[in-house]
Amino acid sequence: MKLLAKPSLKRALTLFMFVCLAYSAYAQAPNSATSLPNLHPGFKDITYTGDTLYSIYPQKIVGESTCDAAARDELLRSMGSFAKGNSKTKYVIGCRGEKAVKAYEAQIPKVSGGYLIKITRDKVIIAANDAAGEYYGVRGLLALMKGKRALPCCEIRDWPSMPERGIIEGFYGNPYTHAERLSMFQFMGSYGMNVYVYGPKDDPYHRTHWRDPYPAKEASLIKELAETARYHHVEFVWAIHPGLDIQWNKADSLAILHKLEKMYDIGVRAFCVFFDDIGGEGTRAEKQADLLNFLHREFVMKHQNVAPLMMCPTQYNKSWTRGDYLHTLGTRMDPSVRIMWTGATVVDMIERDDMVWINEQINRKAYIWLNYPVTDYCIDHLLMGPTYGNGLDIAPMVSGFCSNPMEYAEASKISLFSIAEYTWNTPAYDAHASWNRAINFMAQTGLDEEALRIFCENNVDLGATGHGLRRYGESTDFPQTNDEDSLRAWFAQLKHASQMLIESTQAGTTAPALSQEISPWFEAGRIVAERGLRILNLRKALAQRDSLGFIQSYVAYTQLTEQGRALRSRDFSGSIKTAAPVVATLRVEPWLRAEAKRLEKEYRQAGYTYQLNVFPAQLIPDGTYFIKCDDKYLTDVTPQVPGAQALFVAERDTINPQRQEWTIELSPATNRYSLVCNQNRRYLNEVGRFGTNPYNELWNTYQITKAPNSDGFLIRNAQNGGTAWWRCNNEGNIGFSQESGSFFEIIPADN
Ligand code: LOG
Repeated sequence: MKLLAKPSLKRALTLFMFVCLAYSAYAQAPNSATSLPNLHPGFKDITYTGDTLYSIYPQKIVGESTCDAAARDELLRSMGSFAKGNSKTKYVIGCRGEKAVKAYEAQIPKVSGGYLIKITRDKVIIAANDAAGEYYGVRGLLALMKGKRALPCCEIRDWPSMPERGIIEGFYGNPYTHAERLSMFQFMGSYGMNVYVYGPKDDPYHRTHWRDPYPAKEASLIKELAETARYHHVEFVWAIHPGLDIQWNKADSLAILHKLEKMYDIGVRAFCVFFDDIGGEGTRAEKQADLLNFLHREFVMKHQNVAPLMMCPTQYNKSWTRGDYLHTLGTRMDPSVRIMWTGATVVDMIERDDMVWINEQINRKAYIWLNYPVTDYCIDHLLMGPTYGNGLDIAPMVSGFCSNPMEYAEASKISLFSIAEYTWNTPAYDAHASWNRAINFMAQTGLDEEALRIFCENNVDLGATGHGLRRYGESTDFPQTNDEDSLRAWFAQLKHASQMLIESTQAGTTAPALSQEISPWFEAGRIVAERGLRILNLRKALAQRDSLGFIQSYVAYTQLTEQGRALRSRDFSGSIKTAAPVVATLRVEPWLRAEAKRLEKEYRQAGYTYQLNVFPAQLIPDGTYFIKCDDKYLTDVTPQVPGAQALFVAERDTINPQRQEWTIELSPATNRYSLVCNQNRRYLNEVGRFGTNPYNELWNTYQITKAPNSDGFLIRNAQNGGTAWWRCNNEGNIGFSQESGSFFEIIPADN
C-alpha cells in the first residue's frame, strides 16, 4: 500500500482532519448491506490518493446495458443499501477494447479476471480485462464499500495468481444435491473461483454406467448447473470415468464421444476424463493418451468454445508412479490436454519441488487436484481447521488448482474459502488469517462466531489413516498441565460453545443447510466436554475418598461415552456412507480415555470394592504374558535389527527371557491391545514386524478375542494392515489370513 501525494505540513493537517471525518463516515454505516462480501481476498495493488468520494450511490452507470450480467446484477442489487440523496456520482464499467474505458486500458492487468478500479471524488471506474474481470471488479468494489458511507479515493489493480481456481466434486460418498451445487457456484463466483469439475464417484452416469445417457430429468438438472455456473463465471467441467471396464476399441471411443456430444447438447462446454482408482486394461498409458487425442481431434476441434480437455491419470501422485507411464502421457498426448495431479501422495499439500518434478515428467504444467478437505477416507471427522502447507511460490507452475471437498458442502466452505484466497493471491496467502476470515464468513449463516471458532479448533486433525496426512494444530489451547481449574475451564468453554451452536440450530436461526450437515458434530463436541467434566469429578471424588460419588460419575461418564459412540451422520435410507462423528480426537479424546483408565486403576488400588462391575470388562488384563502358538513362544529373535520379524520358537529363552515376555495392554486410544516386547520395548506392528516408526496406534494395536470352542485366543489386525487374522506357519512366521486365524495361548508370565 503506498500513498501517492506527499503533502506539505499544512496540507497534511488538512488531510488528517479530512481522513478523520471520512473515517467516521466509513465507520458508522447504519444502512450497510449485510449481503456485501468481506474484503477478499485482499487486493494485489492499491494506491490511495487522499481524497474521498462521499456519495456512493450511482447517479448513472455507463456500460450498464453492455457489461457482464452478473456484474450488473450484483451492482444494482447492492446499491439499494446506499443513500440516494442528490448523488452526482458516475459509474463506468467496461472491458478492454470498449470506448468507455479506453483511457485506462494501459493500466488494466493483462490477465483473465483482472481489473482496475479507480475511485475519484465523483467517479467510480471499473475497467476490466474481460467479462469475468468486470464481475470480480464489482465484487471487489462491493467489498471495499462494506460497512461504509464514503470511500477513500484510490486505484486498485487486482488479478488472480492462478489461471484456474476451484473445486472438484470428486469424492466417494453421497454426491452433492442440486441445491448444494447451485449455492456452491454463487460462493465460488463471490470469492473468485472459476472452475467446478463435476466427478462424483457415486453418480452412476459418471462412472459405473458411464456409457448410459442421463435420463431427461437428470439431464435438465445438469443443464441448469452449467448455465448457473456460467453466470457466476465458473466453468462447469463434466467428467467421465470409463476406466473400470473400458475396452480399447472403436465402439468404446465412440461411446465416450457420444456421451460428450450429449453433454454438449445440454450446454456443457468443458470436459475431463478420469482414470483414477482402477486396475487392469484401463490403466494403459498409450491407450489413455490415444483416447484423449481422439477426443481432442474429433470433439474439441470440431466444436466452438469447448475448453481444452483435462484428464486424471491412473498414476496421479508420485508415490504411485512406475515405469514410463507419465512419460508416455507427457509425450504422446496433445499438449493442450491438462493432466491432474494430487502431489507426492494421494492426500498431500503441494510444494515447489513437487511441481518441478511432475511438470518435467509430463511436459506441461500439472493441474492440481488437492485432496483436502475431502474426508471420504476418514468420514467420522470434519476438517474445519486452517488450510496450510501449500507452497506460496507455485502459482506460475500450475495450470489450475482444485480442491476436493468433504461431502458436506456447507462445512467445506471453511477450507474452500481459504483455497479461494490462496489461488487468487498465492504469494500473500496467510493460512491463519484466512481461516479467521473464513470463520467470520461462515458465522454469517447465523452462528455465534466465537462458538464456531472453538468448534473449528476442535475439528482439525483426521487421525491416523493410510494416507498419512495429519493436521496437528488441534485443540491447541487444551491445557498441557494437570491443573484442575484450567482443565475445568477448558471443558466448560467447549460445552458452552457446543450448546450455543446446538441451540441456534434448534431455534432455526442458523442456515438449515449448514446445521443439518454438522449438528451431529456439535453434539459430539458437547459430549466430549461433558465427559471431560465427569473425569474431573472422578478425580475429586477419589481425592475425597468418596467411592459412591466416584462410581456415580463413572457411570455418567460411561453413558456419555456410549451416547457419543451412537451418534450418526448421513444415516438416511439410501445413504452411501454413514459417519459416526468424532471431535477433538488428537489430544482431548486420548486424554479422556487414559484418565478414565488411570482413575479406575487408582480406585482399585485404593482397595475399594464397591461396584467394580461398572468398569469395562477386559478380556486380557494389562500385564506381562507369553504368547504361544503350537507350543512355540513368540520371540524377538533379533532385537538389534530394525524392522525384524518376531518368530515363534520352540525353546524357552533362558538367557534373555524378556525376549519372550510381552506387555499386553488395552490401548485407551483404540480399545485394542498393544503387544510390546519386554526385551527393548518395541511394538509389534501389523505385519508382524518391529516397526522403527514411533508408536502409531492403528498399526500397533490388535483385536484379541476368545477363540470358539477352545481356551485359545484369536489375534486380528485392526486397520492399516487390513483386517486379517494372525496365522502362524510351520516355520514359526506370523502370516495373515482373511478367512481364519490360528489359536494362540496367552499365558501370564509372572505366575
Ligand atoms: C480418489 C478420490 C478420493 C480421494 C480421497 C483421486 C485422484 N481419486 O485414492 O476420488 O476422493 O482419493 O479419498 C482418491 O484422488 N483415491
